[in-house]
Amino acid sequence: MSTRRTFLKSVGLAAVPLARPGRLLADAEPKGRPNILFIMSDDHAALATSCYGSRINTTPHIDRLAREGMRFTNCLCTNSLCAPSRAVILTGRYSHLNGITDNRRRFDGSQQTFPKLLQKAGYETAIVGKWHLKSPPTGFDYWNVLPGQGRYRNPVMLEMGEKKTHQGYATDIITDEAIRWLKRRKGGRPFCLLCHHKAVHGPVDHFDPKHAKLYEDARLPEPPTLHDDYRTRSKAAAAPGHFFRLEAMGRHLRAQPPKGLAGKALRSWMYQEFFKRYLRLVASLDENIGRLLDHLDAAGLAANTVVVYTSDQGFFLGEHGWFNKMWIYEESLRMPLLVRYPKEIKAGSVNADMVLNLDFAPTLLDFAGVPRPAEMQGRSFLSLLRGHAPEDWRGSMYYHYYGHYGVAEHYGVRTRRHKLIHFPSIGAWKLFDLEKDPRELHNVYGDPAYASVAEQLKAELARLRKQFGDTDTAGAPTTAHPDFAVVRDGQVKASKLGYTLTGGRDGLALRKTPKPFTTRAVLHCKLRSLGKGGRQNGFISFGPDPAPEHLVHCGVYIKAGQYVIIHGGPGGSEDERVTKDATFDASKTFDVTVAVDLVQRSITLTVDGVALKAPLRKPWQAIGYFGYAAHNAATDFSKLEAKGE
Ligand SMILES: [Ca+2]
Repeated sequence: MSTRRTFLKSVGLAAVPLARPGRLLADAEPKGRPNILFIMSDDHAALATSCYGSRINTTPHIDRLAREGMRFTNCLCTNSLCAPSRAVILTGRYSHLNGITDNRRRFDGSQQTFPKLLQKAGYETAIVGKWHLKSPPTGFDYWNVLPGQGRYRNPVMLEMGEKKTHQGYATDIITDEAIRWLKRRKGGRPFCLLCHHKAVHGPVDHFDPKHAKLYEDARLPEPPTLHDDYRTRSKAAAAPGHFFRLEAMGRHLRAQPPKGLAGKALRSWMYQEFFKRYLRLVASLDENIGRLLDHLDAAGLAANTVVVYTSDQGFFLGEHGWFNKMWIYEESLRMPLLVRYPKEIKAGSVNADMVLNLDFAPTLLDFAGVPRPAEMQGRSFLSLLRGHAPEDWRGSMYYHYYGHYGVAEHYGVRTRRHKLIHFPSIGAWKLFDLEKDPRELHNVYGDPAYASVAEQLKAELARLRKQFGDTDTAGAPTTAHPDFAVVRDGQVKASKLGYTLTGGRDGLALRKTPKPFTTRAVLHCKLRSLGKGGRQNGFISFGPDPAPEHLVHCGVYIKAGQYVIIHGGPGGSEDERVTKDATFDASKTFDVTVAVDLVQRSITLTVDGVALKAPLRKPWQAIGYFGYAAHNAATDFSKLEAKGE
């Protein structure tokens, strides 16, 4: 408490009673509500900033925020993916409630968000940069955002819906536009500006050309687990494919490894090439954060502005031989978080309490004296910022990743000491003792020495799932079926027509093709919906492997009256649906044929004699899997005929 008293004294409030710290300044200074500048990057691992102890780069401008404010060493995200984290931050609600469980979904802009509440409370609100939630931004007096992922060079931006192409580099331009808004805003009211960078998300080759020589002759130190062979964990932990393994990511770089390079040498080479580029993106980000801070100084705004720096999630910097995020593992779970507000936050302070992206909305509202609405599930950490940890601050957090990009759905609980992970589709569990094994190399689930810890963590996980209302998995329970190599997010049973697939959100049942089809394939079956009301659909699915993002689904949205060809992710957005309206009886049995030409890269879906064509977007070498999909639906399928060569 003495620290807090000293601190309160330093802001001239020592005589004010200590109760309800969240109200002190609002009461003392009714007109003194701070401005808010929320700077967020994309995929920036805390360990790629010098204030978090980077061994590979320096970030003097981001460090300035740590020096002048508070640095959080245990800021964690609840679903480590771009759009989901953004939706959690805006709404203060978990993914299953805000609707953005993965990057493919469209944000429902009618729901409550912290910018809306600040706007209602008299704040002037704006967002500049990456939005990534598909629907137009709501709750902002001004918005100027990149469409989708946006691009680094000569980016297009949508300014209040109007498309404009900018000449230059995205990280510079987003900063320019943010400063431009700060200069010309109406004033007279506090502001809340969200400055969301595209950096440092890939493509990593698209660094600012002025940084092309940076790290050119350097040799980045390798992380200790770069050459992890996953021996101490089960296959489920170790299996992520080309979106993760450094040696398999040559297609993400313009440079190609020297011929003959393999094994550890190849992984090391990829590590150097990938992360030198990544750090060039960070260099531009850091410089531009410096520009924004300089502008606050020059405009006289620094003293009365809360400045936040964070990233939408963490990122693997070569640990376990990986890049990317998505996992509950520490590297992708941890977010950098720095908060500066000289009036209330002690310069150079460090906080190790567990805070979440879920807490950002209630905290920013608390700064503005706006009460947290009941539906927000996070908790304000303003008292932590003021140097005081409430006794009942959380000792555990809940995480749920919904299974895309080749990483199986998993949810879990992390406490200060342990982490328990469950993979519902395969029924697997993992337990790590973070104190003894901070790099998460030894799964101790099943170890008798940890039996009681595992039971306690299971109970805590159940408690958190109940507390946050996340009691379902992604869909129907999955059961194996002897006729299918893969059943995911669903169940298959025999039926009169052939099989009934009762699928969850990504329900599918696939078998291997008799041989890989490398030139063309023709797939045929009949299907009919068993749904009455609710979702009615059925698809023939195929792809090079069974990962959902590598599949194409061709079939019928029965209730919507559409024939449809859907390309899976990544980037498997609604923009990648080709549809054709049709009039038919929803209870009928559809005759569906899909012809795929791998040479011409075309797909033809024919339903009851009506054809719909779409290009095959990905340059597949072969089709290795085919089968059925039904999304949140129960659908009957006849036996699938497959011909091809
Ligand atoms: Ca991201």
